[in-house]
Amino acid sequence: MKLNSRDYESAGPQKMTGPLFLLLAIAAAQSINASDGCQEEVAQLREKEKLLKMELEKKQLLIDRLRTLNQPGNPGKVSVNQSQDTQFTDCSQVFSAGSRSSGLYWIRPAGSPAPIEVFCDMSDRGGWTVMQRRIDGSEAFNRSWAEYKDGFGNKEAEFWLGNDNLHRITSQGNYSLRINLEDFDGNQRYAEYQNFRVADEKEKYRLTFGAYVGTAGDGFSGNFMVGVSAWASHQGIPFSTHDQDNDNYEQGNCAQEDKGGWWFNKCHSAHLNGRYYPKGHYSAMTDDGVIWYTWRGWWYSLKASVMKLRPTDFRIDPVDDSNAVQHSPPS
Ligand SMILES: [Ca+2]
Repeated sequence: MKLNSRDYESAGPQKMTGPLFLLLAIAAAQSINASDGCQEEVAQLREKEKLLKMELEKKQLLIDRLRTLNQPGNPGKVSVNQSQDTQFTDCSQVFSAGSRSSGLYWIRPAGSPAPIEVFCDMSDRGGWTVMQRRIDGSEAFNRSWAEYKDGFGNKEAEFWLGNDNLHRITSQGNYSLRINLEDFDGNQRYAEYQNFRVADEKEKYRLTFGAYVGTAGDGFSGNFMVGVSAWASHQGIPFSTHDQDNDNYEQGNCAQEDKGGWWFNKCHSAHLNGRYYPKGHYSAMTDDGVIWYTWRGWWYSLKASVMKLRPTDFRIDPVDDSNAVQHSPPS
């Protein structure tokens, strides 16, 4: 809590200004020689301060080190330097150029007015451009149209890459979307869609996707039950936020009720930008959690979600697959 001068004055018994009151108090304390206890306390506090400063310095060093490590092949060089001459249009090209560590890289998708910094995920055979991540609820996802358009959050933690970026990346060719999900018991599932595409802003960032493979169920198609896809499917559906209602729910606004921007129909069978619940099972007025219906239903909010993109025809030379080499059992 911060005390301002008004609080300070009203807290005292008399109307005495702050500094004057302090000076008098110090003088009084000195004159009656009652400062021994105070001095001891001050010494202890100084010692504590010293320890905290050391702790802070250690943390800062660690942060600096992690930042350096996240510039693979470029240690000590700030990432801005890479941005000026990047030829990569997505993380699959970063991977193909030899970078094998997950982290922040600069890319410039076709049509992009400037290079953008993205998190490249080099797991799952590498080359993924991450477009969304939920891991701990540290970032608010109940955001405006403008925020979803440009993107928000921390790319090394929770974030949304931005609908304009999604449009530009997925317009470069056929992209696969891979969704990795985790519940609070540590179970992991995935869903993968070919031909994932996000239209431009004029088309309200309409979503289209192709064939599904995976273990989490086809949450996007809304075909988990006969007759529900009319309201549950996300195919061909425009994006909505609390301040821009493009959904098929005539009586209300799905984004407002379900607390996040998404491709809402009436309203959803998957909503990975929902409200973060720290325990999984939840009860609420509406199904506003982080949801993948075909795995854990509407009333279980997932612990983690990662959505990432890679060209569908991406192939890696097996000789070049450092992950495969690392994971092969010892002979
Ligand atoms: Ca509506």
